[in-house]
Amino acid sequence: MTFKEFMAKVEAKNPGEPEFLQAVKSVVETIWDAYESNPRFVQNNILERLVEPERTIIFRVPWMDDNGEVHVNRGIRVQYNSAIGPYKGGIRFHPSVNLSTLKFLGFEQIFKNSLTSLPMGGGKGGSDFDARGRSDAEIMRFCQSFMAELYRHIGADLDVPAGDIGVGAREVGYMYGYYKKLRNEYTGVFTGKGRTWGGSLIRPEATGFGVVYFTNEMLKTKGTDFKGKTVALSGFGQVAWGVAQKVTELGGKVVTLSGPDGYVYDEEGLNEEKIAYMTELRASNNDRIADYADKFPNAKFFAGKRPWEVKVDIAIPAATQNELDADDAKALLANDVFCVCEAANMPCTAEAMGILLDAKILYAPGKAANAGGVATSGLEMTQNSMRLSWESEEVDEKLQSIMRNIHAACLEHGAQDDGYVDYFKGANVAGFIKVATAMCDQGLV
Ligand code: 2IT
Repeated sequence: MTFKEFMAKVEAKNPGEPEFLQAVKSVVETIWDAYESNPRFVQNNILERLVEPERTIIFRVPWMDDNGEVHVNRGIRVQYNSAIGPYKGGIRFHPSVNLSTLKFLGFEQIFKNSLTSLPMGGGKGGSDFDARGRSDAEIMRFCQSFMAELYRHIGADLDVPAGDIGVGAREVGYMYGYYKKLRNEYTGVFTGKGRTWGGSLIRPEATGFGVVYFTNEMLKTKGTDFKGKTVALSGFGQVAWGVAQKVTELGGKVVTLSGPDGYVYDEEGLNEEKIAYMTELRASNNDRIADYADKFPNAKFFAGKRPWEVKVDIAIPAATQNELDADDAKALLANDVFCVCEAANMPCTAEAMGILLDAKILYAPGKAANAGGVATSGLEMTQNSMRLSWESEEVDEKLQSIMRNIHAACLEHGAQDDGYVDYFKGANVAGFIKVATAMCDQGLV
């Protein structure tokens, strides 16, 4: 089978799923040689098996709002691949959630989790629930209804969800509490838990910190670091918050944040007070970054625009998928941005990614750079199993070491003849080989 024939088959089988097909195409393109050159992988038809989720659960989530009105959302959990460990991956609550989004995220998660070197398979779940303007009581009722079905499909050794967009410590708490009540057991079935009830220190910061540790490794290959560098950052959620903290600590200057309403440019750069305000913004449930410019009048708000037009050294997209397109990539290059590190999952469109790779600047995909989040979830699972809790220094040290190892794996599998490192290819090949080998070892299941 050729790559083209393979893709035609996947497209015919998964119509109307553009994000999923985008993720599959870009990954399989880069691992095709590693696949074809291994007779065992081909003999076991690993690629066709890999793109088909082991199991997908789709369910109704009915809930009542504060006025007594009944609403119905759709809940989904994609249990994608369990070759190297229990299914592991976040839960996303956002109106854009559908089967295509969750399949792309679950597919990416297989490779990401493999890269962490911890025993975690790939999964993802969520709902098209819109939390904007909802009260705390409404959010609790929704989480409980969601869990009233999902609880029978997950477990500490089976499938361990966590947060993602729209799901933070509050939502994890409501879902975990309900799971515990229904199952009558206290196990590490969720990660991202509150620190007094089984959560790991550093987990909230881990995705963002990991992105910055990874970027730092990339910068080192060019003999430089964050000191004095300006950074365009998008989003203002938990991931962007962690990135902002660590970049600032390392002497860089974060000058932008963004939301669905536009972006803010703060020439002075973020500081402790402004970073703390990001948490307040997130808790407000209204998804507006314009509020930042009201609070800090030196910042300028640009309605309906994205931060990739600002002249900076480094760009870190940390909002959502396909938030950086071909025109944005060209704008970044025109401004001499020399490093783009993905903190979100698949924030660059396929076209944008091609442009950045062709320009041979430092470019890293989310599945490598943002793997520190799920890696620290893996560390939370370990602590839960041992029934103890590590100090933050210990977790942070392990996180740094994991990010260095992922970077090394990307170099090993992504170095080109001319010396350029294709981190996208490196991450895909490194993540793939381990999972594919495990699948071969375990027979036709
Ligand atoms: O995209 C991701 O890696 C996450 N949302 C975190 C998943 C996890 O299980 O911690």
